[in-house]
Amino acid sequence: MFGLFKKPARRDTAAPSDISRSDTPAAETASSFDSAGAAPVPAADADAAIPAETVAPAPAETPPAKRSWAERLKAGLSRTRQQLGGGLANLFGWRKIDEALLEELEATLLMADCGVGVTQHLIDKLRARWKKDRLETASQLQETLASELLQIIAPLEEALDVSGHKPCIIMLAGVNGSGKTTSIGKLAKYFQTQGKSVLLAAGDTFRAAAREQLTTWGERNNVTVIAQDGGDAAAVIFDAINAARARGIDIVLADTAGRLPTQLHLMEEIAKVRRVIAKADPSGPHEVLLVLDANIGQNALAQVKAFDAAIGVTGLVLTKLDGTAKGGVVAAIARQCPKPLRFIGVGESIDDLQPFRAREFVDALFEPAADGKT
Ligand SMILES: Nc1nc2c(ncn2[C@@H]2O[C@H](COP(=O)(O)OP(=O)(O)O)[C@@H](O)[C@H]2O)c(=O)[nH]1
Ligand SMILES: [Mg+2]
Repeated sequence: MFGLFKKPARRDTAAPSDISRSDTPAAETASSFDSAGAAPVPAADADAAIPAETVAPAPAETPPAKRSWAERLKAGLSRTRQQLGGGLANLFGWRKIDEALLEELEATLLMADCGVGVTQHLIDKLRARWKKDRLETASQLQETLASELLQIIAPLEEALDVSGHKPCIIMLAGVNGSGKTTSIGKLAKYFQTQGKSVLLAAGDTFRAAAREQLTTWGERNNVTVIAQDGGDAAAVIFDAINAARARGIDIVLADTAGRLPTQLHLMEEIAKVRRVIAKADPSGPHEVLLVLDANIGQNALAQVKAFDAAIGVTGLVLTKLDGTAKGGVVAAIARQCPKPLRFIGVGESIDDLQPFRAREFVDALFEPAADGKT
């Protein structure tokens, strides 16, 4: 229908990490948790509360020569850019602005998952600018589109402050496959580069593979993973918090099993995980991150609302922006269910997750990539 969708998408993601086939045995721990599901019973002394663990023997593997984050962000957002910035500049550039062009642009913004409200707002702004400044060609609209988009998404930029608590307990939640475990692996590296010590809690107790996956990320980052053979997610995370406290660790990253908001018993289970964290540390959890796969587009909004109602989401991680042409979902979130967008992921390798910076995001959407391709 639109010329701008005809260009083949460029994929620049690094080779996927093979994280699901670890041979490393998961740690088996004794839990200090009452398996009946009542309040956890802390062990008599701190040492006893430290379960067995896997300490990473192997040094992290070094990724191949890396482009800068800005370059990877641009490469990751190339599909969305083709629709918004690149599409506008390259395909509409010569065209005179008229209502038909605005209509096509409206469709483009909807396809990029900006949502109806944001799209209408942007089109109104563009139309006003066109009339007021007597703009002629579509490419002249690009600057307005970029600055209006920036205004919409800028409020989501709120860095995660982990300095107020030790350990700072960060719990991750989301549907299956959204990128929780991978994001924990990347965050472990990120926080370590900030000079923080990190401990991982293998709170996805539903699948052994999930535990192994986290263990492998622990090895890659050379950090401790608290895991348990089966059992209760809340118990594992409770143990991990005690272990972190006993060792003076700065940050606990707690993984959880994926679940759909419609699976009410599982939503109740994760609400219980949250309550048990608060029993281990009354001030915690200090951050409840909802991990969203950007490919799901507008469905992200429903997930934010449902998880927020169940566990009080304090921040978002938006993954897989590299695989989608739907980066506009950031604007839809900003408009409809604003939560701090703490991190965005644009690939599978360990450095492909970084704090969200609105200006950088918009620049990556509208500036051509270093190789000149859109
Ligand atoms: N392309 C891409 N893949 C990602 C990203 N984040 C995670 N993945 C992949 O998504 C898949 C599911 O991730 P996983 O962390 O296991 O999801 P979980 O079920 O939420 O724990 C894995 O193959 C990851 O490598 C990202 O930002 N970009
Ligand atoms: Mg997982």
